[in-house]
Amino acid sequence: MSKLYIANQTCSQAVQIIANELGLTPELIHYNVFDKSTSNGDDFGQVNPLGYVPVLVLDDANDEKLSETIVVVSWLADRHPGSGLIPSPGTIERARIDQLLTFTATEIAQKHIPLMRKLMTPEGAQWTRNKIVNAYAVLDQRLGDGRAWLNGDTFTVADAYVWSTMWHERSGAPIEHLEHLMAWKARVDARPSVRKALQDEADVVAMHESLAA
Ligand SMILES: N[C@@H](CCC(=O)N[C@@H](CS)C(=O)NCC(=O)O)C(=O)O
Repeated sequence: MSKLYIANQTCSQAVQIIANELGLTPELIHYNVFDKSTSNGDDFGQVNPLGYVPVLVLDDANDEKLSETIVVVSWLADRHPGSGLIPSPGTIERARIDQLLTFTATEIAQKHIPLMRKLMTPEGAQWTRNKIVNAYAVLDQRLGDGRAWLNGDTFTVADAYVWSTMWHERSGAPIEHLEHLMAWKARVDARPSVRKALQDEADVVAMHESLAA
């Protein structure tokens, strides 16, 4: 069985959601980003020397390790072309989804992190918050045509990734006024794959905490 390293309330939820949408059941291992421990005792430095999740360890002869959220969700979805979770490689529809995924990684996810960790000067924090709000506003506008999901009528990897980086409260970035985005978030919240991801995450985090107690 493959293994998926996750951290609490982070972008690894995107991989959990896509795995759940596909009916896949990787073993979940929790990585505590603060004390660097793992729920199964693995040395995470050996798993990913860069020290971040998600990492999917494939069930193959080489124990190949896939990191980078975009790569992991796209790879899983590409292996199930009938799922509708990602358009076929080489199509313009795929280019649009890749654009959205890259935008999410660079303009949203990685902009939140120094804010959440309170690493910025007040001026830097304000500049970054504005960038984040503008990025979410672009998504809100996109949803304004009545589409249910970011790419249209079908839930895709982009919905899973954007949802898993909705850290606006922790970053102090006000986006509650973006009504199309908030309605979309409620739709994602309600998906069984998402509810299961949250429950599974809470279970493995609790198990890890109980080991440390
Ligand atoms: N480039 C990576 C970055 C992933 C990342 O930033 N992961 C965060 C959680 S969302 C993490 O594990 N941070 C722990 C750390 O950097 O110490 C990706 O796109 O997947």
